Amino acid sequence: MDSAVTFGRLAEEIAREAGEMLLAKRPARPEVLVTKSSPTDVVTALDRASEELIRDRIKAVRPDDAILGEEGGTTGDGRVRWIVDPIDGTVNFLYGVPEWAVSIAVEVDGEVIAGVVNVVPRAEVFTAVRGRGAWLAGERLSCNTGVPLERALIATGFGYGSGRRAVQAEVLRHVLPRVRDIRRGGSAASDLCAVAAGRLDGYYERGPQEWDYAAGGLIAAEAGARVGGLEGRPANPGLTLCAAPGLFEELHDLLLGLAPERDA
Ligand code: LIP
Repeated sequence: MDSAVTFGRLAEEIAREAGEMLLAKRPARPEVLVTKSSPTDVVTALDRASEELIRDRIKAVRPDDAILGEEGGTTGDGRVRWIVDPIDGTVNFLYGVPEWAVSIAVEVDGEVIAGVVNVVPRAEVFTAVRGRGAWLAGERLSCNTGVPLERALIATGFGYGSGRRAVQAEVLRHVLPRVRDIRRGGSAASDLCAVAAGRLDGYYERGPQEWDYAAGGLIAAEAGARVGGLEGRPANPGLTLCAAPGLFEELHDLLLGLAPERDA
């Protein structure tokens, strides 16, 4: 069997197990364990427990692989690298907003070849293997096409620092009058899957990290969307955007003129 498919299956199995653990153990009101970049950038005990479970499962079968996890950083240095967000949408998780996900991508020699995003509260497991499409519940996904910017439903997200947010608000002030509407779901991984499923037309955000967009980015790309950064760069923490070809360029050009990669 194609090794990308094998990696995809393993990633899916692990993301499902982490999701089950999180659902079983999530207290009515999870507590914040520590904060990171700002007082609103939180980590709960279950972020850590989820990452530990995922790391243990990967290491049990792939002991030599590298793992990048949101909470634990990078371990190992193999040509295969697992990119893990144990809970994407931690603030939603904290408040009981049903929009958070376990995200796992597998990268080989620098290319993401398989990705899974388990949007746990909705029991939706999005998967993709490079070259084999994006899937949800046995249905192949395809993003919306032919949507002009003024009719596009666009998701975005905000960072945790106030200086960054001030610029994000300023950029949004110029984007909002130009599009159908804006959504702020609170999980970049889930937003990218929503583009794949045609529930959104596009997504852009300054500041998402690899663990936020690696799996969802492959899922959106396999559903026909373009995923990238500004001026031909790949998706990156400076800016990541995603939409069907055509809308991608319109959104790109609008954003480029707004210098969204600056912070106050
Ligand atoms: C979050 C993202 C969200 C983004 C936040 C943050 P976390 O990830 O998925 O969409 O706007 O800035 O990065 O912190 O919940 O894993």
